[in-house]
Amino acid sequence: MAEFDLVVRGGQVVTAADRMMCDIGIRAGRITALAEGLGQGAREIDARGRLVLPGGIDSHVHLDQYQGEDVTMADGFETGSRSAAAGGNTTLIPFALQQRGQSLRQTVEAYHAKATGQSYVDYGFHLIITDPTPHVLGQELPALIADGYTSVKIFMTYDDLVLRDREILEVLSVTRSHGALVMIHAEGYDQIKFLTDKLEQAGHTAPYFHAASRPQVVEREATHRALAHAELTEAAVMIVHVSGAEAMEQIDWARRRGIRVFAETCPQYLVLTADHLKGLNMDETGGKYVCSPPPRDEAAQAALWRGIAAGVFDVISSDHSPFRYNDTQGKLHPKGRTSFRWVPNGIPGVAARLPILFSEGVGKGRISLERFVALTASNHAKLYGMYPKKGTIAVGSDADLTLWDPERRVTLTQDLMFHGCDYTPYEGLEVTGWPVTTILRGKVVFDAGQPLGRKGGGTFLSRGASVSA
Ligand code: DUC
Ligand code: ZN
Ligand code: ZN
Repeated sequence: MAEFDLVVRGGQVVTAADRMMCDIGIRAGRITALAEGLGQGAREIDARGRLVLPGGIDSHVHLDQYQGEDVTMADGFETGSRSAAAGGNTTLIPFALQQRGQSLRQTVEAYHAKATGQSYVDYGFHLIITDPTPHVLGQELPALIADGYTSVKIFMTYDDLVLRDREILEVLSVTRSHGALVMIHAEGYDQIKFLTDKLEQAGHTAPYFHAASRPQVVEREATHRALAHAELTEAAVMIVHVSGAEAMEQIDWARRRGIRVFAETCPQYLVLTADHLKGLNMDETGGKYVCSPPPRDEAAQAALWRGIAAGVFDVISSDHSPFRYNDTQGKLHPKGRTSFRWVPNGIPGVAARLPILFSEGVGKGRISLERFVALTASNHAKLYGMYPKKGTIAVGSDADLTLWDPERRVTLTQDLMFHGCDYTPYEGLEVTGWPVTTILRGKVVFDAGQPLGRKGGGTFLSRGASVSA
């Protein structure tokens, strides 16, 4: 009888700490041996010439998230997780969005119903809190944190989502007491409304003006305010989707004051600019790039790379927020196509995240391989309470692996994304380095350009406390 269920043989194994040439022995979904010359596996995968990385963890994706009556997300758990696996990921943390008036427990149950039996990869849920009533904060949230939902997202903008400062402070004081991490969407509601109204009055309604409706100062001010709230409450916060130097400087400042802040950026802020939204007509393709915060300019990209190299950023996530373009429920919106105001905010990117960051980061000498692993897997596992089960290659960890061809040159195209969207904002981008095989708990879920796993092979992860909290 074979000693292992699976042996991944002869690859270069990379973690956030080091790299080594060795085989990986897997039994019952977990890594049981790391050594040269391991005994036979019932199945063997030849990894010579490949990097063997911890499966990617994308801690910021939106799947089947309620958007109101007029808009539908392009990915549910099946297609979103399939796209994730195609891009070398084995764990996702999407959001369970509380609608105002809804109980948080019912919210979570509703999102479990959407996900159960559908996912190709493992998943947890962050809780988006939009209605922080005394019952939600006093009863439901503490109980859900204890049940393994150890992270929350709150918004400082959007009519249906925004929390007032007092509400933010109340949420932070509960998460501080119960040990959860709070992701903050830091853009100021009133400033965006003011600028949007002025732009529309001037006839500036095309998607291009989305970027002008939320310049960096809007993000900077909200980031500063969020960090002041974190200081007051001593809560740990994650400023998500940081798009440029101005918010980054606030984070740096806060760290020097001892505020417990973590930071995330995303590939769109590293390879896209506001010019991608150009076109002065609602029908031009700028809507494909509408996301919030918007992509900025080359100076912002350069600043983010400096921040990545200097350790300002803990994680890089996709913020996969998929809407079809040519669809009445999508970006070419039914509301008369009157203004960028109505274009759904978000772009798909869960399959493209790792190739873009590898190519632009490791390939161009901006980050080491180990740092790539930290930014795309290990730090997500640590900050969101899954380490070392997830996010590393070690004896006892889940056998979540991505076999990576560091030399393969690929032009990103829609047919490589395996998502439910009808476009990729990265169409035509050339990358070097590609995930060739994705393994979830010892089972191959994506190989040679095709999904292989059983839909529903991915299971829910109850998470522990963040290392930060
Ligand atoms: N914020 C996100 O995190 N994702 C999509 C849209 C948004 O505003
Ligand atoms: Zn956000
Ligand atoms: Zn998001």
